[in-house]
Amino acid sequence: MSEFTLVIGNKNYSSWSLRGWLICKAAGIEFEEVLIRLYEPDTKANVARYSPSGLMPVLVHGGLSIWDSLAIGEYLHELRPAAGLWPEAAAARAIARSVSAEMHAGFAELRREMPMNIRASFPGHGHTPEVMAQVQRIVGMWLDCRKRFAGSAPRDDGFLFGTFTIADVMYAPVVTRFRTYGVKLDSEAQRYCDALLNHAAMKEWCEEARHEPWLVAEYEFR
Ligand SMILES: N[C@@H](CCC(=O)N[C@@H](CS)C(=O)NCC(=O)O)C(=O)O
Repeated sequence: MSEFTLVIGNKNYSSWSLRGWLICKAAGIEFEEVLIRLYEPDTKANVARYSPSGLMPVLVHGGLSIWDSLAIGEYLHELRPAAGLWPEAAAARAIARSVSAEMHAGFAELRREMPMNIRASFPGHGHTPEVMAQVQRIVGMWLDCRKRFAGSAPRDDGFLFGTFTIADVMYAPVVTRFRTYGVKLDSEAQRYCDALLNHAAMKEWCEEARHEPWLVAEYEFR
């Protein structure tokens, strides 16, 4: 039995679960997965067994339940400092936390109009002026991070701060949304999306999402 348990929702639809799961993978911990299907009559009762907020992901470690993706990231960063979950340099780390917090607390229109649906393709759906303004802000932030920090990082693997960090994890669901909803990007931003989509753990999650049999009708825009 693993020391850690991660409680998540459907892999195809649960964007916050994807974040929690990628953080656990990046931290290099062994963990057991408990998947609770979203939008079922017993979802709330099942989640309540693990999560005081009623939301997933939840990381259970010993007697502790950590019920928020960023809090899971901070906890594992403290437990596994060598995993590099945040950039090493203080300035890079401060900006990585800023871009992560901006995602965690913002971009409501994008999240509402373009819900994560990894296996689907709905090009053009949700391209409202408000959403496209948020896309511009996100892409601007990505390019700024790459320009200021990736080159001076100990290694540049194509991610925002060179190596894969929590900041990339925060934008991983956004990258799948851009693919699902056919958001056109310039070549540099597309290269960043490709780096994320080709990350081994990301590929593993997306593959499993594609094979899930469950459909949530309100996120299938046909
Ligand atoms: N801020 C939270 C957001 C978590 C969240 O909204 N989770 C959704 C799934 S993506 C959820 O658990 N929904 C369950 C429900 O609404 O019953 C985090 O970062 O973990």
